[in-house]
Amino acid sequence: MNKQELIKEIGRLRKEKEAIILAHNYQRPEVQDVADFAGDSLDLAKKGVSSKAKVIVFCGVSFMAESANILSPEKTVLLPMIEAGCPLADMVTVEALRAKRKEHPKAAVVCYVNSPAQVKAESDVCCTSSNAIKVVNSLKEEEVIFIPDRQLGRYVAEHTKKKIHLWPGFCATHYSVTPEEIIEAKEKYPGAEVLVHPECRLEVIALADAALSTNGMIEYAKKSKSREFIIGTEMGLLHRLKKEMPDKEFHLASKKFICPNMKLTTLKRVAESLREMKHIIKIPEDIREKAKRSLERMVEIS
Ligand code: CIZ
Repeated sequence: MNKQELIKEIGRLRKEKEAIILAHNYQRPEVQDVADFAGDSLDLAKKGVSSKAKVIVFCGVSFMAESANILSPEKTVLLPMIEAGCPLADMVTVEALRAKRKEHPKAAVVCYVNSPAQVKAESDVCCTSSNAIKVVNSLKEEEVIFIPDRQLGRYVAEHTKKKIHLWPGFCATHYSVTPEEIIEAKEKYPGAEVLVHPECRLEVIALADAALSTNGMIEYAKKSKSREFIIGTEMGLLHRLKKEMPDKEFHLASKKFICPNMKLTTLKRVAESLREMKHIIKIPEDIREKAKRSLERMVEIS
């Protein structure tokens, strides 16, 4: 099937199965375009909750589809590519977290949404990159174990008086980009504002005008008077930025900003997922309930 035929087939199957298609901001442009909504992981999970659809096709990586199931257990959640995992999320396990809690018994555990459902269930509260500082500062505990992203944890530590116990996790895509590459991009586009993701190294964040989540970058660019931006996050976001702001210019800060897992989902796989109803993501009920509490607590705070 060619691209047009696949788009038609997805449209037909979407109706037949009463499905909603959600695409993360890091997905391929054609996958974002065929989706009902593009957004960040939490935003999309909430779109799933408010939708009347029976099936959610989550074009993203596994922890995102898990969050959709955590918040919408009555719907069938499909992840088109079961191989689409998140190496950062896999850098924390329940066993390792329990051991860390024993080391720091007075600390609250704040868990970035990029984490497995079992780990969310073991945590006190979740956070996203846009609300991490607010969540940490709202806690009554003076000590926090921040999992699993060390860079985001370091960024939070710079904006709180609380003692942050860091975890040795990292996003290989964001971590690979160096301050030298940002300096080079700034030299190439001297009039541009620099927006980077807080999963980047602190030395990279120090060179930026703002550190923001993907949805945060979209909002910022819309409000800003600047016409040109250097973007320091996965390249998929540029599609949305250019589509929603055709009068502004966006440059990727480094060619290294590409996540191989996010690029696994193709139109062919989306069609296949709907046709064959695969791969169903379902979290065991006891874990789902506990993970939901950590996510709900975050929503209450933020
Ligand atoms: O939470 C998300 O969706 C991720 C992975 C990044 C972001 O900033 O939106």
